[in-house]
Amino acid sequence: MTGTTIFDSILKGEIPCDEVYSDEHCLAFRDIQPQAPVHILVIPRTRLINLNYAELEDKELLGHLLIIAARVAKQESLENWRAVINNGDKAGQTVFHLHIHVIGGRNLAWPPG
Ligand code: DGP
Repeated sequence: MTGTTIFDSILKGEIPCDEVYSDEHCLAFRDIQPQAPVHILVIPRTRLINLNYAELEDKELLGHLLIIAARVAKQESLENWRAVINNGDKAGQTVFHLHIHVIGGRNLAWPPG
């Protein structure tokens, strides 16, 4: 896997972020362009471009990210919230380092755009 993204710089502490959770596997921080009152990104410390590149060996990490997304939502007092993973540029992915958007704090329309 080649290239780095802005999230590598955030993980290294080279670019500041508004951190809400951190452990050995992942980091969660507030999105710089929030689409809702609560908008947090949960990212793995090891880079995976997106779910198109996920293998069975990634299942523990992916499960961990989902559990942490839910923990972060609870920490933010969200009972109704959405987890979003954009996979590919035509699906809205702009940073090619897997991330779960934790979005809440307002009514969320369905279907998404
Ligand atoms: P996506 O479009 O799914 O790839 O989401 C990428 C998100 O990352 C987007 O909502 C904006 C956010 N983002 C991009 N650069 C930065 C940054 O430097 N800091 C923070 N906190 N968020 C960023």
